[in-house]
Amino acid sequence: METIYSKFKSGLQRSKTLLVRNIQSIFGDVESWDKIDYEQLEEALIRTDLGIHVTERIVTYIKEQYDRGVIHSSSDIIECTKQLLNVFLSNDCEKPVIFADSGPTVILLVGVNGSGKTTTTGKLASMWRKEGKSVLLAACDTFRAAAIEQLIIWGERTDCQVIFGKYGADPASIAFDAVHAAIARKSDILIIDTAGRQHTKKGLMDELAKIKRIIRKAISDAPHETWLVVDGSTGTNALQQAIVFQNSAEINGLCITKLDGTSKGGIVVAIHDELKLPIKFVGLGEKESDIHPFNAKAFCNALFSE
Ligand SMILES: Nc1nc2c(ncn2[C@@H]2O[C@H](COP(=O)(O)OP(=O)(O)OP(=O)(O)O)[C@@H](O)[C@H]2O)c(=O)[nH]1
Ligand SMILES: [Mg+2]
Repeated sequence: METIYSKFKSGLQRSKTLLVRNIQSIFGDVESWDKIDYEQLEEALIRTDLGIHVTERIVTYIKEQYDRGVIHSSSDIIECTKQLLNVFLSNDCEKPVIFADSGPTVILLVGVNGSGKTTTTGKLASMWRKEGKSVLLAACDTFRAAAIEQLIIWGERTDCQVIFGKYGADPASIAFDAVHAAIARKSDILIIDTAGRQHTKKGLMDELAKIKRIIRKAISDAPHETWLVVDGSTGTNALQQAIVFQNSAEINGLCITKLDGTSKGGIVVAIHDELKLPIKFVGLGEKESDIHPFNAKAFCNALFSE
């Protein structure tokens, strides 16, 4: 079986290659480190989208350690950076899903267009089905052409029923039907897939609030989880979206998708540093099994693996 580490390692290959190679080439042959080397290091860290704040703290720390004679080589830098990233990620970054004591656990997925909400819904359904849980899916994207069919296909693939309505229907009414169906069918989990929405459009953000209000009428503490799904390969853009969504949609967790094939894996740290929200799952490919609960240690090791 693939370990978490090897999954992260293959997913984060490009981020890792960029970072490790850059550090090695900047500090590989130099006798003494100067301002230019540190500027290059700063640039290399920023290119993986770790963000200014995290980057500055890493560079300052490395400079301090070098001036004190504690570190000397590019591998020392890699080791220090790895340790620091672990510290940045150690605060409440991993929080396993707590399932409701009785009745369905309701999970609402939100995010901008194309961030990976429907795919994440399908992957989560698959993962939890394999754990023996019963999962119901709600197709609350009644807006985009073929969105409902896309979720129905995931339902067939993962052996989960899908509650859906007509295109153009009020997403809140589908959510209402879905919550009642989940209660009646004694589903363990209800995952609600929503339409992509730009975080800048107030009307669409209000629609999310309405979905939540309707859900609460049936289960007072639901949705138990509201996760923002962001496309990690968009780097700092993902961070901006996360900030705005957090301010207007009461999200309590993140799913960061498309970390495979991007060199911007550092965004995971930048987003957590900025928002202090737990990172629930990361997407490492398009397949059903390409999802994993976030694990900070495995993530940092994979980002710097040899
Ligand atoms: N490589 C990769 N591709 C992904 C991942 N997650 C999703 N995708 C792809 O991203 C594209 C968009 O995914 P969707 O799940 O349809 O995104 P969405 O947020 O539901 O999109 P809208 O409903 O249109 O807003 C699809 O081609 C997915 O296969 C991932 O972790 N890695
Ligand atoms: Mg979708």
